[in-house]
Formats: sequence, C-alpha cells, structure tokens
Amino acid sequence: MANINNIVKNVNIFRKSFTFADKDVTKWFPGHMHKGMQQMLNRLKKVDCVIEIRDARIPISGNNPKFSGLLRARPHLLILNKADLCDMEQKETVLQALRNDGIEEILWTNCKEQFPQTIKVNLIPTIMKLIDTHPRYKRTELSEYNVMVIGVPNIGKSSFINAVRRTHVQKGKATPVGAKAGITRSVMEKIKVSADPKIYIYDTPGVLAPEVKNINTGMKLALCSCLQDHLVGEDLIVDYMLFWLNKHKKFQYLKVFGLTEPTDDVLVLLNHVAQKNNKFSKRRSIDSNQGRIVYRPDFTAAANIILQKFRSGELGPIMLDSKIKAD
Ligand SMILES: Nc1nc2c(ncn2[C@@H]2O[C@H](COP(=O)(O)OP(=O)(O)OP(=O)(O)O)[C@@H](O)[C@H]2O)c(=O)[nH]1
Ligand SMILES: [Mg+2]
Repeated sequence: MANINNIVKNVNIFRKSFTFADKDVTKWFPGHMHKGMQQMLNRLKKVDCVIEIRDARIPISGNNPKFSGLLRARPHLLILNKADLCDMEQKETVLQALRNDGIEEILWTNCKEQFPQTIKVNLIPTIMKLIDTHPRYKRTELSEYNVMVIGVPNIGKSSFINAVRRTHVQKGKATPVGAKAGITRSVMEKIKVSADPKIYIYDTPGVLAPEVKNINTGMKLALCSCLQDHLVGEDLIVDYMLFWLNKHKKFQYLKVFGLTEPTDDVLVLLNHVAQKNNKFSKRRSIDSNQGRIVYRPDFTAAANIILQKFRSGELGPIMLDSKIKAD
C-alpha cells in the first residue's frame, strides 16, 4: 500500500471543492412532510417542551431552518443522536458552535444501545428543568407533561422515543423504526415514556427544508441517509463521500475496500468494489457484438456496499461539519 504519510503531505492531488451540473441537490418535500409540519404546529398548544434531534455527524448541516418557529415557541432541548458514528474529538468545537447559535441544552445519545446512559441519567431532569425554568409556558393544571420530538428524516426520532420508553417504563417498541428516510409519516398519538414524572412524547415525521440550495449541505444530508438514496443517486453520494474523505485525510477506506492507493475518481472506486464483490449487471450489447449478452460492473450495487460501510461506521468515526459551517 502507498505510504499514507506521503499521501497526506501531498493532498494537492485531491479535489478542493465538490461540484456537479445540477445544483438543486435536494428538493424532496413530499406531501406527508408538508402535512406533518402543519400537524406539528397545530399540536404545539398541547406541548410543554420540544426536543429537536439531529444526527451528531451533521450538527449544523442537519438543521432545518423551518423549525425555528416551533423551537422558539417552547423550551428546547437538542439531542445529537448517532453519537456512536461521530468523531467525538470535535465535541467541544461543536458545542461552542451550537451555543453561538443560541442553543443551550445539548445531550448526545446512541439509541442503538439498550439503555443509553444519557437517557437513563440526564434526560428527564433536563426536560423538567427546562419546563420549570420557563414558567411562561407552564400550563396551570400540569400533572403530566407533553413533549414533541422533531427533526429531519432518519436521524433516530422514533428510535429515541423507544429507547426512552424502554429505559423508563420498561415497555417495548411503540413506534416503528427503519433504515430508510420517511418511516414515520404523520404526527403520532402520544406515547408514555415516564411514570414519575408522567411524561408523554409525540413522534413526528422527519421534515426537510422544502429546498436545500447549498450543495455541501444537501450532499451531507444525503450521505447520512436523510434523503432516499435514489433521489440523489447512489453514485453521486459515493462521489461526495470520496471527495470528503480525501479532503479530510480519512484514508481508512483503503484498508476496508482493499485499495493500494487513494483515488479521487469515483468510477475507479465503484469499479474496484464491483469487481471485488462480484457485482455485475447483464446487458445486451448494442455495438459490434451484435446483441450478445455482456457483463458490466454494477455501479449501483457497488455504491450500496460502499454506503453501507460508511453508514455503519466502518470507515471510521465522522464529523461532516468539521471546522463547522459550510465546507
Ligand atoms: N448507529 C446508530 N443508528 C441509529 C441510532 N438511532 C437510530 N439509528 C438507526 O437509524 C435509522 C433510523 O431510525 P428511526 O428511528 O426510524 O429514525 P426517524 O428519525 O424516526 O426516521 P423517520 O421516521 O423516517 O423520519 C434506523 O436504522 C435506526 O436503527 C444511533 O444512535 N446510532
Ligand atoms: Mg420515525
């Protein structure tokens, strides 16, 4: 394998920015998102505290600016979930950037754990402190508290609610979870997650901004599966991943995919992974082979293998908003 130190010194070989022809990366705003947002605004009257969840790998890019109205209206706690996939060396920088944005209460979670420590120890006292210190919103008859969980798609809202319920009322799954964006499609009936104090949570559908103009923000959302892959294109998402990993000198992908040196060319990577995993698609030839069946490397299958490795953390812990703001 090529000497990584030499490669690191010579990063000029990689692209400096990511560009492609169609700049409107994400325009995915299906009907259920529009309806969901309306339902969330209508439900706000019954809510004492809003928990916003973001993917810890995109703590800034994973924000939906359209949530600001909901967040201003009630005490607000930010959960950075999928902390297990996140490069925690950047934790302090992230906290500082979020505090600069006016967010004070921030917790990190991994909802894949059976009983996440933060949920066991910190969550309920933080919710209660927020409600108690915002008397303006305190409803007089409070014997129970209602919380609404919001966020962009697929960041683990439903997993979080199930984890809180599992931890505090020892009950099983109450809301469906899935690896694809768009599992929860409307605001759900409230779910009991704590008996003393009595706390209920509303699950809500993941909602994106109607249009994401910034190409880096859109690609980071796509890379973290906040959009459905086919809407952006699996190969384009892999291309962004490769650009980002090279730019940030994260070369664990060489070992994982058995490459001898890094590449900045997505076709080289897709071809290599397709060949290694025996992923070929059958096509009828249209050239001089006169209609004979030919086998071509299946780039979509290869892209899915690569994205699965990235998303399960096998390419190393990631903080896509490193040095924060758009990069
Ligand atoms: N690694 C990791 N995966 C997680 C974590 N929390 C949730 N997931 C996974 O993320 C995927 C999405 O989880 P959901 O709970 O369905 O996400 P959601 O935000 O409710 O998604 P929508 O309802 O589609 O908006 C699932 O595959 C979960 O298993 C976490 O803390 N770490
Ligand atoms: Mg959900």
